[in-house]
Amino acid sequence: MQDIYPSRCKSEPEVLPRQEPVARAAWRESAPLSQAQIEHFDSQGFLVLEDLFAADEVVALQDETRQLLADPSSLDPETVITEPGGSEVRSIFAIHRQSALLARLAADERLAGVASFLLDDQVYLHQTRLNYKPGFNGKEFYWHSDFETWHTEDGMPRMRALSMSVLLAENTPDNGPLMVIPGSHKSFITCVGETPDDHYRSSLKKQEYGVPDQWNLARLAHEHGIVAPTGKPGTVILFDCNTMHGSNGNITPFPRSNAFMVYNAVSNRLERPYAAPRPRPDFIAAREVEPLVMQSGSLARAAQVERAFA
Ligand code: 6CS
Ligand code: FE
Repeated sequence: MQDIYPSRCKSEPEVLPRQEPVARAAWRESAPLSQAQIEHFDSQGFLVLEDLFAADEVVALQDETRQLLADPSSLDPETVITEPGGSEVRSIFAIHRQSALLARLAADERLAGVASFLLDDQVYLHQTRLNYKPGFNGKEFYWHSDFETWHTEDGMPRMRALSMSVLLAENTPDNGPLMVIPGSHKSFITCVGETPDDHYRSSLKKQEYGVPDQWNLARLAHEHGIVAPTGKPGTVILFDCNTMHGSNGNITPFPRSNAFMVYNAVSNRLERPYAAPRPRPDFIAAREVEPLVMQSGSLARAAQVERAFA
């Protein structure tokens, strides 16, 4: 497919227009979102959904993620990413393959059904991760567009993917919440600097390539402002694959943790990387397309059943 978003190939950054819609379906009676929510996502590039889950579901998710963090030895070691220069766990990738409950969360129609509606296609999981931003030592995630990485390093052809961050701890203004630049998803900021071999070995700790230039970041921030959605555990923050986002470090004693699911349209499956020596490993970017079968019902019940048969 022709590369309409060429990045990491020129000596100067460029601002290219987004050449495709954001919300790809119009409101209808059966839509899982209101007209206002669809419009907000389309124009702002993000949306916050509150109270999707019952209290006992949130507790079941917190228990599960606490156990995974407490005993990382049960996890595939290459999926466990530690903080730069430290041993604190920063992320656990491919979490839907290592936890039945988080696989069930990812397939829940309250999440996957919304993604499928907005992307107007069947969806599969491009990437999942648990993000922990430990108290005192949680480091930042510098500004970036996920799509810039998924396009150049994973070969994602079009902007037809979105992320959902399910908050598992209170995200406050102080403990390094996600920051987005509303409206930034409408233009593609190309990055300078060729992708190094095996870039993911460093980028998942601290991203150095695929980082937008300060002039364009400043321009976007001055034009659109910066929003840092906060919320109680169970809050869901959706954002478009090309929305500029980042998060500050966490020097408070209060950890910030979330479950992060990336839904890609089945019609947008990965091809060859557009600007990297070779594809990234499957635990970061799924190359097998397995359309999600929507699940419904209580996550707390699913956790109970899981424990009963474990
Ligand atoms: O490289 C990636 O795919 C991951 N890195 C960041 C900072 N956000 C998107 C994604 O989780
Ligand atoms: Fe990101």
